[in-house]
Amino acid sequence: MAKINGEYRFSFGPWNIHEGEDPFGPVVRRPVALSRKLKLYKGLGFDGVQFHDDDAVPDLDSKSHEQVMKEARALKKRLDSEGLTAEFVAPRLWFARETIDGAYTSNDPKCRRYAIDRSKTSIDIANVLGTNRIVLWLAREGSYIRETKNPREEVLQIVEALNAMLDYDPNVRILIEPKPNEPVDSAIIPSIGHAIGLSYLTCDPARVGGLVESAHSILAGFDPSDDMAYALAHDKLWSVHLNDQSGLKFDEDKSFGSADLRRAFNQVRVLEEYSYGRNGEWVGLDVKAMRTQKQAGNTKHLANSRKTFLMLLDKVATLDRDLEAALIKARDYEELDRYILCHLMGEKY
Ligand code: XUL
Ligand code: MN
Repeated sequence: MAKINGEYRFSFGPWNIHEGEDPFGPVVRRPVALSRKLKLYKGLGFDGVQFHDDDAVPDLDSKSHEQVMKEARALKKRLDSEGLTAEFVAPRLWFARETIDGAYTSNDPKCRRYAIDRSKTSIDIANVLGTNRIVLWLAREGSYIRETKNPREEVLQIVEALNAMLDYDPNVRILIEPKPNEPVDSAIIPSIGHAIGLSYLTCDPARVGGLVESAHSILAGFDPSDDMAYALAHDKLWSVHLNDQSGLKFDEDKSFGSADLRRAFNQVRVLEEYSYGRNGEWVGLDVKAMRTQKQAGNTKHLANSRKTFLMLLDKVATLDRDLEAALIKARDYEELDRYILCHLMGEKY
């Protein structure tokens, strides 16, 4: 396998081994305990674990801070014994009753306070797990109907929350994971451009960056590789959630490259060409197995997505750059289109 920049490190979250429930039907696979999931990582080719705060410490709202820290320390021991690294902690700000109307942007000030307090707890958990990275998927920050929220106020409320987190811990790095809709109709930070713009409103823009998820970019009508490039141009691509998405539907979290191989190739290419990973960034996956998948094959989507990434890396390495440059120079983009397709299909050009 040809390599340009060397090795990549891969990560995923325990929620990516899941039981297959959807809004229309119950679970179809047996749950797998976190301790069992952690034992599977290395064999699948992964060294990094992404956590929601309550993946790390279940039911944390019902526990004292001391108890939460104790359980986080026990988890850190388990990670160490499996040779795994925590990539980030993401506060789950969309599940509790307090987040029904949004988290940082709820119309109830008590609920906004809950969201900020919970984010601080996530920072404490992250520190125990040995990472300074907090991912914010702003799931419910937006609206179902515009009149319920003041959109300018919402932006400033999120800035206030980010500032509270940045003040709380001078080492924390906040990665915003934008998504244009679902569960809300209209997210207030729908794209990586919005996320990066938001970073400059905070008290320390250098500590606020982004995580680009392929499916979320596609849902916003953008090309994920362009979104990644945009964040790279700002030195703010601090993580990715590679997956795939078939058009504008619900968030599908399909295996990487499974809907559009060429689009996946261009994501691998932009990461590779701009030395993604050089500063310790992980290649994260956010993929779900199809509901039809049986118990025994419940991790294939993870191993397959990683293999597809590595195979596409080979396609990046073996691309004929001189030919590409000559076709660009001649402005013969139809011919370039054909060459790229031949290259991806492994056909003689
Ligand atoms: C939601 C999503 C989340 C985040 C982590 O669509 O992608 O899994 O990645 O909270
Ligand atoms: Mn994601």
